[in-house]
Amino acid sequence: MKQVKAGVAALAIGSIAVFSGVAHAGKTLDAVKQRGQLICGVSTGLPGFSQADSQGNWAGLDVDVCKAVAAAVLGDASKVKFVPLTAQQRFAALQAGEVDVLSRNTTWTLTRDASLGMLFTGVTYYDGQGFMIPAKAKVSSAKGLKGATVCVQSGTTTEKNLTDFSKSNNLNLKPVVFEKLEAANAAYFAGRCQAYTTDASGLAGIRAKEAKNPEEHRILPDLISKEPLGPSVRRGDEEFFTIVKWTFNALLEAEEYGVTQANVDQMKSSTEPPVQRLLGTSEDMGKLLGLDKEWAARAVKAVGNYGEMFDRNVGEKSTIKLPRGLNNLWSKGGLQYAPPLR
Ligand SMILES: N[C@@H](CCC(=O)N[C@@H](CS)C(=O)NCC(=O)O)C(=O)O
Repeated sequence: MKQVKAGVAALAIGSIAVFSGVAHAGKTLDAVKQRGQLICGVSTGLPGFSQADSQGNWAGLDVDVCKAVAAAVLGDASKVKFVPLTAQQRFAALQAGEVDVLSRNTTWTLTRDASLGMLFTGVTYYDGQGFMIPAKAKVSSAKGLKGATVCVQSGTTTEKNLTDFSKSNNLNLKPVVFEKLEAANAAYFAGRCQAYTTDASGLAGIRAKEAKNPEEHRILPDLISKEPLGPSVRRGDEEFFTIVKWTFNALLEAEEYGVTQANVDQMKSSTEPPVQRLLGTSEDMGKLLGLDKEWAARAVKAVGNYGEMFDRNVGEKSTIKLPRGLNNLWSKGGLQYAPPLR
């Protein structure tokens, strides 16, 4: 009986929330608005994903995710404070409230999602772990690395996958472990390890931007793991979780419906229902998130749609030149799929 009553009460509360049609602002959203700034945890400098230039301006795919959230929430993509975090530091920083979002080439795993006080909001880059070796080395596959020393960063899935891969293939690989990315890069390029391992996208970025001669290094074709990389937020604030999740979905939806950074203003006169919902010219979807109706239009205007973000930071318009591959839209043979924005 008690249970039934509780159920009815929950239903009643649920319908009030549903019929009011307005999301209750969560504590993170309030804090972000009050300080007028989103605090975003990024890497200490991974090309293509999050890297600062000499003036301290951050750029990359993960950086753009935070800019999009700031544009949606605060109306200004420049209102983001970027906090560089090593692999080891990142989860504690999110737990402690030092950052609002962690957008830092971080792999979504069960352990992290279930036990680190965090929730992943989606996958912004589907990746896998690879190996880079000097081009002149006589190795053509990961399994050919028998007995090799391999530079790797601590506190990563990379370190664990390397051990698994070595064990299951009897390779006797010798990890040379570094806490800092800079130190791992320096060691590999100085020839202190026979191979370097991390997410394949990271390898491509490091080779393109950190190697003296990129053509002197080869990335082996094998991927030894799944590394779905995505942003995360603290547990216990579903409203903010929903905002970050749907801001990214909006960037995917924009690509799917041909809304770009350049045409987003003209597209406001579109008569296509999905475009109208996305840009807030028919129903107001922003209200349901605790935002205004232009939230998604501002995000697209700030960073472009997902395809534009991809091309500019890691794809064909960047020096990294990663193929879209799995990160293409579902309608083009990839895995990127936004649930309906309705
Ligand atoms: N995706 C993997 C690896 C992430 C990672 O931290 N990779 C290193 C090597 S590319 C990195 O980004 N380091 C940057 C830093 O520590 O600032 C994970 O989530 O554990």
